[in-house]
Amino acid sequence: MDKKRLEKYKVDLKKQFASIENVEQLNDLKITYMGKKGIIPALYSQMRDVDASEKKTFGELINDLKNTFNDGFNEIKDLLEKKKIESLIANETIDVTLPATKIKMGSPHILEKLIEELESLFISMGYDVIEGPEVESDYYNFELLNLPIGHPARDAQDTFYITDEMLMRSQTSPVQVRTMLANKEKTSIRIVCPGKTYRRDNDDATHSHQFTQMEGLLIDKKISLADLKGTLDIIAKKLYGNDRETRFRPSFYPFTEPSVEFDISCFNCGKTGCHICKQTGWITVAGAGMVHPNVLNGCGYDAEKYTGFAFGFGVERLAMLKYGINDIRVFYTNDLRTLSQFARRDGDENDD
Ligand code: 2NM
Repeated sequence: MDKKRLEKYKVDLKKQFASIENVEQLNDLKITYMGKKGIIPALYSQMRDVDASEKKTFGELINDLKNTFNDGFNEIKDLLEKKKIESLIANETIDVTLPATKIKMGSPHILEKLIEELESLFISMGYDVIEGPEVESDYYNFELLNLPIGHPARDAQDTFYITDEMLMRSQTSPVQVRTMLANKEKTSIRIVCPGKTYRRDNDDATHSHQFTQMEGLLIDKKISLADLKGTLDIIAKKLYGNDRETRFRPSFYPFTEPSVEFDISCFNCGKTGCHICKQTGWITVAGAGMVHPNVLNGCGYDAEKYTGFAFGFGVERLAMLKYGINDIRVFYTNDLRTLSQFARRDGDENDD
């Protein structure tokens, strides 16, 4: 053992500490100095051969080397940990000035929006919105609507039958039938029934085997055709402009008597004649009438005491007129280039 050698160890150790760059190097250094076969344990075992008079001096020098190592080790370990955290923080920094990832926003389908617009109008006039099943029984869809067995509208050529009894509803009126039957107290009714309906048609620009209806029903005492006219008049003006004129033309439906077609003056030409109104100046937007006594009685209302009106809108037709769409199929082919145009027109978020 010699004093110079021990002091050189200390100098070397400090140099090696100075060159440490990471935890791995630091751990390697620990093995070199403090491991089982490391420098410091070896020095301690060499103490056996040291002369008793020098044991104190050398013992202190080795202890000093060991303390130097431990102090250095702890200091560098802390430093490396601090550096690691600092680099993590630096790498996780978010650059808030970067442009954001564009999120594609969906928008309600044009038919859905029109349904909601109509619902709001009717709700503001005291109506409830009622929905019902799309798979119906022959009884609710035809029988109770005054379309007895043998009626041409019941033909399998016009209706999607599932069994002899069950079918895809051809109109939303069965929902109104259900509402009348469910009203056990036979009090007044004010409802609109929107929803999908089905008819066996060959699809083309103006026909779709699945389409959307919004039917309305009002039952109370002393309800007249004038109430129907006033109601539809308000709806027409809200949908197509305050300067719309309206008129009834006689028509026929099995479930209403009398029955009418409801026309509005052409919003495009103001009645002078154009391609939209087919030179007539008028556009038909709904079918309607006074609920047939057979329907009222069949649904448990006394037709002597109660009267009511009913009407039906074709929602696709309303949308085609409102937005100048000339092919009903655009509602069902779901081409986003088409659908998103209407979303934007009404001020919705839609970038694509
Ligand atoms: C229409 C036209 C005329 C109608 C009738 C009924 C009911 F259930 F009360 F009898 N609901 N809807 C009706 C009347 C529907 O659609 C063009």
